[in-house]
Amino acid sequence: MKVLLVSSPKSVMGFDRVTKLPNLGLNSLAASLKNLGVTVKVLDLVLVKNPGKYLTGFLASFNPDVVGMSCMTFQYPDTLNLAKRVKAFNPEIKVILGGYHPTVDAETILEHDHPPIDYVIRNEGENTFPAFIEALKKQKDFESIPSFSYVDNGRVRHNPKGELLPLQNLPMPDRSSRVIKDGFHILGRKADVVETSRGCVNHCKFCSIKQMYGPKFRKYELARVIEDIKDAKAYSAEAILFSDDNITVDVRRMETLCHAIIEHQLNDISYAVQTSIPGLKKAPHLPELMSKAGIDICFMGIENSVQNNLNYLDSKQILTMDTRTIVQNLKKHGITVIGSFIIGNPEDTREMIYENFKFANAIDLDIPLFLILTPFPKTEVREELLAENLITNTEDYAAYDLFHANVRTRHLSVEELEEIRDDLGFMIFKKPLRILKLLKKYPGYSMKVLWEQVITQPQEVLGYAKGMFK
Ligand code: B12
Repeated sequence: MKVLLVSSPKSVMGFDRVTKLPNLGLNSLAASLKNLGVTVKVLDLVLVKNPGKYLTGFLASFNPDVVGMSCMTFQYPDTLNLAKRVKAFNPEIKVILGGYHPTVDAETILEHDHPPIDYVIRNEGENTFPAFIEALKKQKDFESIPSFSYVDNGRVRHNPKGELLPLQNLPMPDRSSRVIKDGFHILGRKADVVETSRGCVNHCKFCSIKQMYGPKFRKYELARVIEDIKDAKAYSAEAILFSDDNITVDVRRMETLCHAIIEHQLNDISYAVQTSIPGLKKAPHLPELMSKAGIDICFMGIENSVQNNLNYLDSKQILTMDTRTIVQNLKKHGITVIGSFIIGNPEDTREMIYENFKFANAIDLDIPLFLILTPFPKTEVREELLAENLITNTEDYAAYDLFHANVRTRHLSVEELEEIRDDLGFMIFKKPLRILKLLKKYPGYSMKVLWEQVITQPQEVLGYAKGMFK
């Protein structure tokens, strides 16, 4: 049997100019099929110019029996079109979906989009997917497969959710299964993804993590993490994103991980991490150690500078001026600090949103990101916003990318929210020092992106340049 695993080509906000990353989830699934005697290939379509055409061409050369597709919510409409292409190529090919969006919206997918979608796997797939392939091979029925959704005589069935997986039993991700091995990058450096844990202990009501992993935080043995880093380096990674949602949940462990990277001389490449302020607040010595381990990008979800909004979002952030100290400490050790804020909360006024901008400047973030509150399926925030009739787009998931406004606030319309978003995007460039620092840190790559911008969007670049010096 031949299995093709496909990750979505869709990217938002020019993310693909900043980074293109392999889909670690699919590499982990490929490894879980290893002992079943099936041939499995992983295709990262983010690396190809014309994904649809490329996919059809690859189907003709590989001729798979099963095509598995992974997607986030904003990527779903495009993934659906790719699934239609698979069925147009050969209606016998089984199409199965997994990942964040299928996990939170399996019902709608099979009620509305079957065919081309035949099956959905919810949550983690390393046990469920091999069980599905075995059942398919032996023509056994599917009712005993956990977290599996399918259509049986016209009726959509959702098998009960399976247990969270013991990470120590999971095989290392299979990077050899990648069809395209070159082209992954973070700011121009060859890149890969490694996970050291799964899950998050926080309860932010806008986040989809809970639907995937529940409120549990599970850790891999650090020896395995070191082996995984070595494997990624063997595939020529010069930069690694740790996909952990909050790698500072356990600061002691983070210290041990940094020491292990240094001891194994794996600090000759760079790392990007996602952290939280409460974690870093507990360990003021950590940034120096992180820098020694090669960590040079730190992403933190600050969420909001207005305490009422933080309470509304159930975010555990405690925002005081020592956030500035934490950011300064990271920057002092050469770490680029990206901080994201969520705007478009029900109580948000124009003034409250600009408060976040002032705060982002006051704590001197290298890159502030202003993302619009997005009512992802199955999140508490969706239920609450629906009840208050504050969601303006409930179904067109292509816009669920945190860039477009799918909500209004009690004081601002969708149009006003998007106008403010654009203005903030513009205002970020009003700090020439901020831009010059990034240009200095990533000279080659920044010039390449800038040049591409000048060629493709000269007016926009002119607008930013004028704005910078007004
Ligand atoms: C790494 C990451 C990124 C990276 C790269 C992602 C990429 N490869 O393109 C970067 C930083 C670029 C990124 C950006 C964004 N991200 Co992001 N990201 C993640 C993160 C932290 C890790 C994903 C990962 O590798 N997990 C580890 C692997 C092993 O797990 P997995 O992917 O879930 O796969 C497992 C299961 O889902 C399942 N599975 C997955 N696919 C399939 C397919 C089949 C066929 C089967 C059977 C099973 C299956 O089995 C796998 C193994 O168990 C997740 C949160 C998280 N921890 O998962 C958020 C997350 C996926 N991102 C999210 C979002 C919204 C975004 C942005 C849109 C945000 C923004 N606007 O800034 C952007 C869009 C980027 C773009 N492509 O344009 C949301 C998605 C929510 C949703 N409902 O869609 C998440 C869940 C974060 C959150 N807190 O809500 N992201």
